[in-house]
Amino acid sequence: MRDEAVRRAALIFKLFDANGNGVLDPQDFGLVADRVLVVATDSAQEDRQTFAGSMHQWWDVLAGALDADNDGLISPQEFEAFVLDPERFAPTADLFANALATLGDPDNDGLIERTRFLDLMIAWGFDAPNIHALFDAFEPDAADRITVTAWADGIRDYYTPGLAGIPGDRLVSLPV
Ligand SMILES: [Ca+2]
Ligand SMILES: [Ca+2]
Repeated sequence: MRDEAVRRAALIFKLFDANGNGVLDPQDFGLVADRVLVVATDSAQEDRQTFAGSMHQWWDVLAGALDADNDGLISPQEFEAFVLDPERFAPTADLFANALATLGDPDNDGLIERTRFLDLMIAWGFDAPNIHALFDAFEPDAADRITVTAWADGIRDYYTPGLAGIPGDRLVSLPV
């Protein structure tokens, strides 16, 4: 397993644990969805619902796959298996990637401004220097915009354990 993928997974766990109780539980996924949707109030209602639905699906799929002791919670130890079975999570990661990236583009021109990207990623709990480094890795145009497609692909890659040296690694290491 790639070190980078293990570090990305550890960060996923930390950010998904929105209520900070040290385990993943259903409440976490509603909290994250609410936090993100607060900065995307101008997105289409359908897009907001799709994103909220993708967060519900994350919980359902993760709980179904990883809650080994069946206590309704995912412990850090249980979550370690996340990186072992990427095919199982790929459809959910795909839905989620498209849904989140779409929230970056409320005017539907296929482009995401840096300020919007920053707002959404701060809502997730990432640190600003990492967010800027990630945005730069997506090679913004002269008007400092990236494409929805680039971000969606970047999110899919982030959740693909076999990959390393991807833009998403900017989120788990300090920018140089
Ligand atoms: Ca939690
Ligand atoms: Ca459990």
